Amino acid sequence: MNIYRKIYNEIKKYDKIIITSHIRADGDCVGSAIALREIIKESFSGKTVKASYENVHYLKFLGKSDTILDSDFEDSLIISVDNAELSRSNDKRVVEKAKNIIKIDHHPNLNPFGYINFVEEEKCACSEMIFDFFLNIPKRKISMLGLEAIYTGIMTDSGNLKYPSVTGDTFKKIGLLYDLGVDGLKIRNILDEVSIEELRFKGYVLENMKTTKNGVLYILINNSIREKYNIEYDDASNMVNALQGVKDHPIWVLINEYKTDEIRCRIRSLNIPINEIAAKFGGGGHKNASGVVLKDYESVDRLLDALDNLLERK
Ligand SMILES: [Mn+2]
Repeated sequence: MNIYRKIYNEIKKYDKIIITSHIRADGDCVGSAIALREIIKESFSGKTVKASYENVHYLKFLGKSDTILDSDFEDSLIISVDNAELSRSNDKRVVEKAKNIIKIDHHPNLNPFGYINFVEEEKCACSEMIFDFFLNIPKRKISMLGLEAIYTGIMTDSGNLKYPSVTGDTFKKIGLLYDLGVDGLKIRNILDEVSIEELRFKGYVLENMKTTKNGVLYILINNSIREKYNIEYDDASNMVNALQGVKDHPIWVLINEYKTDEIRCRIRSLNIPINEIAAKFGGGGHKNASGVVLKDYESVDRLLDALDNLLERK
């Protein structure tokens, strides 16, 4: 039996289904959760299905998370989407409910916590896997909201179809979403919109970024800067992309002080793997996109030195 049929049969067995995602929500985990809810709602009759995720302002157009009551968990099937580690679930109650969990994810499967684990690391987005599920089940139906959620997940997790994980098949799926009526331009315009505060903050980042001897670009952000520019913590972190694509600067880092002893660094690179350095500093991630959390600025200096050495050897 193929995996789609297996999951389909499990959903059929339960009256109540709860879909959960990961903490610090992004477009893919929210998109996957909503899309799967819409598929189950439309294609299966008589199910109570709820999607749970953290509400983030730039995804407001997809609607707010459903409210999950304690009683909803009784005799329910939990489907976790886009989440590699059970401890990173957006709803901590699922940790006790682990026996009824199906895992659908595209991160390295170091913690196969589901009784069914559907994991495809090569997929650029979990939303792409949800779309595959939809395309492979009988009597399938989905709302326009579900299709828009899939589009949002794929676009946000692939850097607008620019990351190496994007394949011809990803483009075909985007084409199919258009054929099914998704207005991609409308959604991209919403996703690309910035506030005037974000634009001013971007100005700060570009004005104040520094470079190491061999060309690691970096910017330091702390609470007083975020307050001055009236910018949320996560929006500040996302500004790492502002340092991308600079000639002779293939590694760039955004250092965002969360607390004085919790300094979160986002490291990005072009063609130079940085995840081993990230791992040495207790972090991790993908080859060209990793993160570490450091305790003090001496460690930040050591991190920048280590990254700088990568460029020296080239
Ligand atoms: Mn994802």
